[in-house]
Amino acid sequence: MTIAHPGRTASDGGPAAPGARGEPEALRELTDGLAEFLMVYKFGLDEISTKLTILREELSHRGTGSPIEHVSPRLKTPASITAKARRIGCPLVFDDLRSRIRDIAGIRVVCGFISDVYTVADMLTRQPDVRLLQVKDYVAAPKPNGYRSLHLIVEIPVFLSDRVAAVPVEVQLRTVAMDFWASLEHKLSYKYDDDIPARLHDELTAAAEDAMRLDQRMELLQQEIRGTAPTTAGPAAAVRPDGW
Ligand code: 0O2
Repeated sequence: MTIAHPGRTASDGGPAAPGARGEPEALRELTDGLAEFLMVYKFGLDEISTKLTILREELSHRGTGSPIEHVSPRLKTPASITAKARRIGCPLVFDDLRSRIRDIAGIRVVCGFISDVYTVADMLTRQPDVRLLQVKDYVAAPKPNGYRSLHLIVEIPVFLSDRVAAVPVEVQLRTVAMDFWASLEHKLSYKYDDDIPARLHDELTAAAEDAMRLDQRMELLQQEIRGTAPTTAGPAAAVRPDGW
């Protein structure tokens, strides 16, 4: 991977020419730079993971059941960062990658019910050290292929020895049914190199609609169990916080 050292700009022309300081030294600088670059994202991910673990454990402890089924953090690999940078025309320079790619740290939060997705998003983004940068609500407005999830980009401060880094983290919140669908779709997209045959594509879209209906039925059952009145607008509309 040919990512320039932190602090250097595109006009520097990237890594030093081999031979100037010796190839091993230049390579070591590059590797150290990359490790340092990714480390800060790992810390951001740790901070958000801890917040979600606290919410999960505290809500379980209350005896009402936790809205969070499971959480899976992931750091983009250097290969995946490079591929995305090429796709969006971003120079392979740390400063540019930092400002233009905001899902280097990502965390998926799988919840039981549609309302839980919004409850957890609200609990997380209301915390004073969490800054909400972006919301993409694919639950309210699914992608044409049927993909549904609530995507947030949040920024969290990470306290390092000599500075505070504001680290963006992508949080993807979805129900078990949405997750089930997305993981199969991801496998098929990978297998067919993003060119899923039309019949399978149609089947997947129909399956996404089934998953949505299942989520809505489960939401209504859950509301009945909890004794909260269902609304005629449908569960998804009933659970979205104002302004989203
Ligand atoms: P990975 O390996 O999960 O990181 P942007 O990130 O804003 O530049 P985009 O596509 O507008 O690009 O972002 P969006 O829509 O917020 O989606 C980003 C992530 O959501 C993807 O990350 C996937 O994880 C997931 N996602 C989005 N659409 C789909 C979909 O149709 N199917 C599935 N299975 N997942 C989806 P990456 O970087 O593609 O992959």
